Amino acid sequence: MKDENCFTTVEQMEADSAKLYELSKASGAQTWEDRNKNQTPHCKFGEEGVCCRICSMGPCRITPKAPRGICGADADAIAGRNYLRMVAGGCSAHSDHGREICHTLYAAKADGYYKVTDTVKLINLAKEWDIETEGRDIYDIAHDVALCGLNEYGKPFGTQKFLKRATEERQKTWEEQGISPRAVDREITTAMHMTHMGNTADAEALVRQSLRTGMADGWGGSMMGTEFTDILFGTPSVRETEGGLGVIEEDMVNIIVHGHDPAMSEMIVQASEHKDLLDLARSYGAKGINIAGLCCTANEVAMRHGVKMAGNFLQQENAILTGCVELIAVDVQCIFPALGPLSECFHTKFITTSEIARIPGAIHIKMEKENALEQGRQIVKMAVENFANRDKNKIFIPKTKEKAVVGYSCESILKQLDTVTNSHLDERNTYKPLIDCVTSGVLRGAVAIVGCNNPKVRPDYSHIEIMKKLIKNDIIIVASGCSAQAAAKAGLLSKEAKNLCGAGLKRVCELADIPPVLHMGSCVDISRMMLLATGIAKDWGVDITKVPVVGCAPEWMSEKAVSIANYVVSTGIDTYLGIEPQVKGSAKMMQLITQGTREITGAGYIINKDPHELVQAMIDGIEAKRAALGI
Ligand code: BF8
Ligand code: SF4
Repeated sequence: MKDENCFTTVEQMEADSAKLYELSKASGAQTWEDRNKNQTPHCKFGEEGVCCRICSMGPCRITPKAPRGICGADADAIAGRNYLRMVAGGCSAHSDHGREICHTLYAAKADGYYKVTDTVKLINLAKEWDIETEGRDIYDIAHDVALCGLNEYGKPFGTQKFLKRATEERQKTWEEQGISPRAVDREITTAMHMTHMGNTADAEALVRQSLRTGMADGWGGSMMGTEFTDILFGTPSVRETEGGLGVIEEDMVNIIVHGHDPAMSEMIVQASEHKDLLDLARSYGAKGINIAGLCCTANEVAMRHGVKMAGNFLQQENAILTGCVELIAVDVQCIFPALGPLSECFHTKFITTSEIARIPGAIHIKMEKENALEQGRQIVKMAVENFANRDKNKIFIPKTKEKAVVGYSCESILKQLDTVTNSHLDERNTYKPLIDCVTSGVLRGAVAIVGCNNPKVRPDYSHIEIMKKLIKNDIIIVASGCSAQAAAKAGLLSKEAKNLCGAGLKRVCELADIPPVLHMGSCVDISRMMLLATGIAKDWGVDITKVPVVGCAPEWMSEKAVSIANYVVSTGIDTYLGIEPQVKGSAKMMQLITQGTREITGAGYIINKDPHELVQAMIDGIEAKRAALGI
């Protein structure tokens, strides 16, 4: 039996990184550690959100002596505008990704490289959107669904179609509070318009638009991203893989896929299985072709193909430092521009594939839908031909890796729950077995842990410490994004992790044959978590705000994370943050995001930089919700 001392610790991961940095100095490599030192301490005005450079009379910075900018904007207006602009940035990134996937579905053909894989999901969505399905060709339906989805980004009237999936209570709250999102582009544009010089200076109005813009992401663009990706590439199902830098193989051609939109990585994965390319790899002396992922692209291909996960955000440079990565291909978001100069210190080829992410030092191969598989083959061939160029003196692959079970879409979770309820037919395809565990106290509740890692705290430490404490306290976890990969690296996605759980959760893991941390996918897949929470609330018959479920982003860094936090709070779920939003220079904004939103949506942020205090606050929060329900 694997006991507590056999799981990979943060200390081991840090020792691996330290060794990689030390060895790579001779190659002239620089990493985020070096640059972080140069950037610390950070500008206090920026950190507190009270620097405004929205017009060229500024920049204006708020101090006790200068409490207003030239136009008269105060700290509340400036911090509020900066905050809303972060949400708009995050919503646009997720939603443009979602839109691109709609275009991919629109381009899908029976004899094309992109095909419909999950026809059931397509038909269900067509019916949900009142699109005719009877007797029609599947691709005609797919194109109509894609068009309808694309229309959600720019339609002149109405609100997001997916809002109807929410509980009656949520829909009513959103409507009454005026935060039901209209077209995705409209909300982003409104956010940019409101924050233009000479517009909204009222912090509460800015926070309300932050909620609405976040909703356009979570219940709009991101949800479409998830649905359309499932239709194209398959709804994730449970499968085994591995996580950690040790998944890079010295005797194989290693290709890293990195970013978010799986349209590129799917083609690379397919091409890597082509016999002629495998033969070519062997002819160069490699045993085969090894694809490994970074960031959310890793999550996408792990969930659908079991592709191994090399690591998360702050590990992207480490992969190259192993000296064994022939090629790193990136699509969009969370890609360090540092990969350009860094890959030049090694034999690694750095390939960009999207017009959204052009980076100096990269070879740019713009992915075209009609040509995608040929381009995937071209990229794989380039990697294979680069195998011989490795410098043997620069090779060091840390051995650290852990087993991981991934692929817990809502559909997989429901299926897994069915395995424990075969005698209760009325409980099939519902969350009732899970709810029974929570009401009886076998499980205390659930936490969705999401988001990035961040040098402002000890990277990965908060994720892992928080998860370990929660599972010890019989709280089940769903994870996504870089948080899920932190869990993978620490072995928390393996079934053996049940040995780290309290007695109740351990029993549930054994009965349902699941790990205590369920990998739900990438960051756009946090929309799956919203549907999971909605499903639980509906099957339970209580408001979502009352269910003992909370969200947590212990090490978040990106604008996308701020957008996510806004839709999670809008959905009625308290959100625990380990990094402070950059609004501290405005007491009013701090009050609004921690308390004020509770009047609007019934939920808010709880912020604490100490992971141990943060996790205790979460446990207390869950217990308080239980007490209020009388369970
Ligand atoms: O979208 S968790 S570092 S990879 S932003 Fe980026 Fe953050 Fe990772 Fe995925 Ni999400
Ligand atoms: Fe300064 Fe106002 Fe211009 Fe901002 S909008 S830079 S506070 S003058």
